[in-house]
Amino acid sequence: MPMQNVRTTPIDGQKPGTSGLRKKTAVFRRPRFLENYVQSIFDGIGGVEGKTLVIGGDGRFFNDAAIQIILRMACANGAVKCIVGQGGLLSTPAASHLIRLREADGGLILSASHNPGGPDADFGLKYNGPNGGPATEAVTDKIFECTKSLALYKIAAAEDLDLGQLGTHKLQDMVIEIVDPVADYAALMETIVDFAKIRALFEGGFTMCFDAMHAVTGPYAHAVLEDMLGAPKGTVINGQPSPDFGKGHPDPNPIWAKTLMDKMHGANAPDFGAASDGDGDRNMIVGRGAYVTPSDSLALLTAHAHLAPGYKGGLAGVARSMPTSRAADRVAESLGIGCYETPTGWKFFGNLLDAGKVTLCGEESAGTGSDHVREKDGLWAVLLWLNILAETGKPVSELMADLWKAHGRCYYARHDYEDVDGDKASVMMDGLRAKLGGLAGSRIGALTVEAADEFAYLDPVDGSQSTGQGIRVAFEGGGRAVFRLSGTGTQGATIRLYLEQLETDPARLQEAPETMLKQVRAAALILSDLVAITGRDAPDVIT
Ligand code: VG1
Ligand code: CO
Repeated sequence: MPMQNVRTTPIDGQKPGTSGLRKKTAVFRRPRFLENYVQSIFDGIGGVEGKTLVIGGDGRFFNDAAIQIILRMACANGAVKCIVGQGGLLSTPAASHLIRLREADGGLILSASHNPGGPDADFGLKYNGPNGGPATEAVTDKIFECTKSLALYKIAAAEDLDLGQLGTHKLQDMVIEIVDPVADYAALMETIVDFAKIRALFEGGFTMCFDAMHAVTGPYAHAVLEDMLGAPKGTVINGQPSPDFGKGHPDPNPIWAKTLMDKMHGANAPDFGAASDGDGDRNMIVGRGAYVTPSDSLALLTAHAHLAPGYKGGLAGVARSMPTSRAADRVAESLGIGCYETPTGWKFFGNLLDAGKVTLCGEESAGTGSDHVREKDGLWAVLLWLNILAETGKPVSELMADLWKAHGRCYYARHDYEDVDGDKASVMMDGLRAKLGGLAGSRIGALTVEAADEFAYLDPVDGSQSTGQGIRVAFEGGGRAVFRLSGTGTQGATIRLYLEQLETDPARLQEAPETMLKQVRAAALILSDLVAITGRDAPDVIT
């Protein structure tokens, strides 16, 4: 048998973060690095003998070469079948759907999501379980344990397979089925939103710009928006996936999707704009002259989802990550449905979705999803928005104004301080942690602290606990500041400072967010001593 057991030794730093393992591409390409991690995944999930896996990625540099290695390793480890997206492509939500549709045992998704791609940029790999969702913390802990004691990996000796050839192939005893990455996903979308209604919207002259940011959503958006829904050709821009995302940063926010933002705020702006990230699970929504924060988007979708056929019976509940604004909570309360607060990262939504406790989930980082898959889903969010726009006939700006009038407005911003010295970031977080106990009631700048703690989560479904999930400080009058360190960066530490201010005065619902967040920001900086400790007087990115 042309199988090989290769001796290896553990490699440091293979601890999965918020969403799988993310490293510089050059690190992933080091000898044994990928192989060690893949073998640790296989060992950590109890082996893959007799199992079926879904494999695909966002098309970034090293995607195809890594898939060839993973296929040979799956074969040597006894997997019976791998289902691979043609050309090695699968968006994260499409991979999640495929795992569920084919009742596969799990999947490997190759992506560093919103991080740039290329030989000098980032690469990533994550494992999703049989429910189609990111591995839970219990599973990622096991995988990490395996990385620390690994002594050998198994790999088959075989030629590279042509990933472009649809159909069934064989790698020794293992079947490899190469599938159209778009078809099943597009069919799923048709069962959730009203395609006829959206088609009629475009026929009526409604205009849209979808920026795929040279990433994996391009083929999906071309197929669904232009081919199936009749949006004019050219509606989708940057729709060809490229290994370095056109040298861009495939993160759909006002900074990195600036071309789209300028277009939406310029003369002759389209009615609706949207963008998605490297692996297609994030979305940015922008109306003509009206950017919608992801937190507000979750609230808006919660309020109107029943207008789409997939949710016409109403929602079971909604969940948001802790740093996400509390706008969705206010809508959920008025609808009388449950609302859950989870740690950052989609892996925490899986149990709530599986248990039927929630239908919609969202994160401030431009992720929204529902129980149709177990990942956030960029294009799905855009389609649900289109369905709502078609049903209500109102422009984005008016829908938002109505939402704020009914529930108040949660002004919101996230300030990122990137590539901060790791020790300094820890000093700042430790300092905050030490202060928490005595903060309630104290005056910081112009505000008074109402409550302060370090967020810990008790999963209501399986009882698992996750501690150290971010420091949150609530102020009297509806302000809140949250501090946490990113778990997806590949260089130094990234401090995320999340700022929020509720406003219910009808006369103050159209203010500039910077103005409304000034006091919370000032208090957060005093409390954390961020500037003095890190030497940074301004954030690198504000979204
Ligand atoms: C970031 C976001 C988080 C998101 C994660 C993965 O994590 O804040 O909300 O779930 O990225 O998104 P962190 O730890 O850097 O803050 V993606 O689109 O990379 O799969
Ligand atoms: Co992503």
